[in-house]
Parts: sequence; structure tokens; C-alpha cells
Amino acid sequence: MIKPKSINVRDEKLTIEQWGTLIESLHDGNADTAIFNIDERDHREYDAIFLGGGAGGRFGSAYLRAMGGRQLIIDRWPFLGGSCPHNACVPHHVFSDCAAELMLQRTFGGTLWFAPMDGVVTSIKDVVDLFRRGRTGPHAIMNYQSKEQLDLEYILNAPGKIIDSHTVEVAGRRFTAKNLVLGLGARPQALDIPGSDLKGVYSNVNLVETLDYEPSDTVVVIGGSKTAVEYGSFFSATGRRTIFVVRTECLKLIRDAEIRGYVLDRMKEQGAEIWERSQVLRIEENGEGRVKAVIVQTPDGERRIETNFVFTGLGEIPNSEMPAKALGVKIGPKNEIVVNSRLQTSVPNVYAIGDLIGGPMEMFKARKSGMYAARNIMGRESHYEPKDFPDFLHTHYEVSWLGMSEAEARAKYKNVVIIKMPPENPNGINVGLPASDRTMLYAMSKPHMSGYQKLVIDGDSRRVLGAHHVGYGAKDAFQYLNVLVKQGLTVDDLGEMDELFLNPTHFIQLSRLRSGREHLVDL
Ligand code: COM
Repeated sequence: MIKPKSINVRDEKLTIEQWGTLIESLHDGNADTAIFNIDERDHREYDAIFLGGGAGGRFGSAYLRAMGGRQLIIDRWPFLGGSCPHNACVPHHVFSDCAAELMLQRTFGGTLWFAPMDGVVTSIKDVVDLFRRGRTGPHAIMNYQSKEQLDLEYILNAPGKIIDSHTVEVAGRRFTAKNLVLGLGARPQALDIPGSDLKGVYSNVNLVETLDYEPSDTVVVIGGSKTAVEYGSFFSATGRRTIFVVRTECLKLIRDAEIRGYVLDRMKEQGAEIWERSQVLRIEENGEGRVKAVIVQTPDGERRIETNFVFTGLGEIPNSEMPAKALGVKIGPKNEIVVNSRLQTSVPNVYAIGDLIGGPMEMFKARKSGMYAARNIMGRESHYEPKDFPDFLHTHYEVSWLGMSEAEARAKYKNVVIIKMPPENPNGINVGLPASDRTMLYAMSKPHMSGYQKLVIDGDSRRVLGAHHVGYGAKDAFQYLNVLVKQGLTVDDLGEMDELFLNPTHFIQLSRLRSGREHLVDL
């Protein structure tokens, strides 16, 4: 076997900047140079090898190390953190930030200090390039923090090969551990129609790696769930005609019908065309291997869209093939590795975490499943099943929700009370409230764009059943609010809290206005 090249950084104290330079040099072509950060003086057996250094592997490793265990991360990329800083959450937030900024700019263009935006189409490629240059910073911090602050051992820029349930081969060496923790992530579901391999068909993964031209003024987004809508809202905000082709209905994941309606109305107001119950039949080529047009079957017949840019957001498939083949671990119907609530696979000393075990494919689950696997490995029995989690997505807005929708609550409770803003009024939503950070200009001059919020309460027990918000900033609040709701938060507890005015959720002051009443009524 030819021994691959390697760099040993164990005894070096690389700065974040030096890490950045090293990562960039490796990512630019030295794919065969492994980075070794192994403590050769520690002769203890590893408690766990984490195969995959994304959020699950990194947080699981940090937790296991903090508990006194010995761990090793192996990852094919030259940085830790996985897809999050590379092609998933971080770019998504960059694009969503741009969408929000552009919506403000377009709404107020030609007034105040905003330049006119009529007919202006801004660059998609410039933002992709900006992200590609900027992501090295987060990459470098992951490696620095993991080595210098968390004292983790890792081998990067080298794919690991599973030999058996205790052994992994990487960069020409074999490492053994008491346990394996699989955190190999997921990949975008591929489009399976004629033309889907043409240049110009993107997912979140190849968009940030390979976009090298400016997309046409019309673009097509296939899918109606989180990823499709988040990226598509950015394309739409650049001023492009953006057509969402959705097999069923767009944004079904937003639980509350009224909130979903508000979000879809605002997307359409920004120019998005949402073609529901439609599907792409084929993609036409321009004669040079590039996309020229998309043919869509709609309820009204076949339609042809001239474009050189198609974005697919069709969900993710867990990367379970290699461990299934090497270890025979049990696989579920969606290609996910089946685990119990201890995160154990069908092979008892092999654990699986993160996107590899299926939905919800969210950051919190990746990190928490790593942490729970670590606890179990270190002998602290811990059970984790993600449920009742708060959730969010971006359009041009931030949309956050937790607990029950109004309809779900009404199906279960007979005395449901709703607190919402804007209030029910004869003029619909054209009220300058809610008003809070990032929506003040809208509240003053385009009131119907200032957001929407709803608190769902059981009027008998006075407990909060659900909370829903469109605007900016509630995502922060909801990650804490969800814990309190699960603990039995009441409208009276909310009315006792100290609000930092003007806040993005407003539920505290609205609850205080109502909570003096013995018999709650809507507000
Ligand atoms: C975040 C990556 S971008 S990780 O979860 O901190 O590893």
C-alpha cells in the first residue's frame, strides 16, 4: 500500500489564521494529505472513534472528552463542523440575510436612504463567491477550538474505512476503539428526470462549490419545503422571476394555517410564483451540456420555462451505504441507520448520530444525539428521542413555531384562546403591529409587512399550547420558550416576565393585558 502524505499538527499550536491557510491549501487539491492530531503519548484505548466530524461527531467527541474519555474523530474534509459551515446552515443563513436585506431595499427603494431598485437584478454569483471565500473562517475556528480548547484528537482530510465494529483504517493506519460512532451525514436527494445531470442544475451542495456564471433573470426551484424556499426566497429577492415547482403544496411544514397563509402571501408579494401540484418532466439542453429550459406539468397543462438555472431542494438521503455494507447495521425505509433511544445501532457497540439516523435533520438533533451517544458510551444511561422541538425557516422573513397550531389545539381542547397580532379587524392585516427590531420601517409605512404572531392557549388550564411568529428574532426566543412550554408555562407566567421592549415576540405584554381575567378570551 502506498502510504499517503500526512501533516502532524499535534505539537504545533496553529493560530486560527494558520489553520485557515492550511485548510485552503488542502481544499485546493491536496486531497491525499491527511492532518494528524493524535496524542501518541496517551496509551489508553479509545472509548470511541467518531466517523464523521460534523456537528454530531464534534459535539459527541467534546462531551465524551469532557467526561474523561478518549476519542478520535476521522473526517474526509480538512476541517471539522461538517456540512454546516461548508454547504448547509451557514450559507443558508448568508442567503437568508441577503433576502431580508434585499426585501427592505426593494420595499423602500427610492425613499429615505435607499437607492431605487426598480428593474435592478442583483448578483447571485457574487454572494456565492463571498460565502466561498468567507467560510474558511468558520472552518478554521472549528479546528482550532477542537484542538486547543477542547483537547480533541482528530485525523482530517482522509476518509475512514470501517474494517470491523472496533477498527477503522485511515491514511494508511488502523485505529481501534471500544465503540464506533457513525456520523456520516446525508446528501441531497437527486432529481431523477431527463436532463438532471446538465450544468446549471444545483443543490445546496454543488451551488456553493461550482456556480461560475450569473443565473438568468428567470430561475426554477424544485421543491416546496425548507431548503427550496430558503434558497428560492434569496433568488427572488435578487429581482429574478423565481418559479417554485411543488409536487403537492408549498410550505406544508408550517403548522398553523393562518401563519402559513401569511408567509405564502408575502412570498408572492415579493414576486415568487408558486406552481403547486406540478412537476418537472424534463430539462432541455442548450447543445453545450447546459440547461436551456424546463418543462413542467401543471394542473393546466404542460409549460416551458426558458432558464439556465435550476435549484433542487428535495430532501436528504442518509449516507448509510458504507456502514451497512461493512457492519450489516440495520437500515430503515429512508436509507437511515436504525438506532434505539440510546443511539445504538443493531450492532451494540456501534452508535449512529445526526442526519445519518433520519429526520429531523436539524442541527440540534445532530449535536444532541452526539452528546447522548457519548453519555451512554461513558456509562451514563441516557435516552434521546427528538420530539416537540421548536422549528423555523426563512423566507424573506424568519418564521418560527413551537407546539400546536390553532387547528391542532381546537381538535384537542374545547376552550382554546388565541392571542394574536395584528388583531382581527375589518381591514385585515393592515395594522402597524407587530413592531419590533428589523420591522420598524415596515410597521410605520407598509404595516401589512410588519409580521404576524399567534399564541395558542388552553383557556381552562391557562397553559400555552403553541406559539407562532413571522418577523425577525423570535427564533432566539423560541428555543428557550419551548422548554418553558413543555414545563407547563401559563399565560399568567408570561404576564409576570420582564419584557425588553420592543421585543420580537410581544407575547409577554399581550399576555399581561389578558392574564388579569379569570375567564380568558381572545385578544
Ligand atoms: C457549526 C458546526 S457550523 S458545529 O456544530 O459547531 O460542529
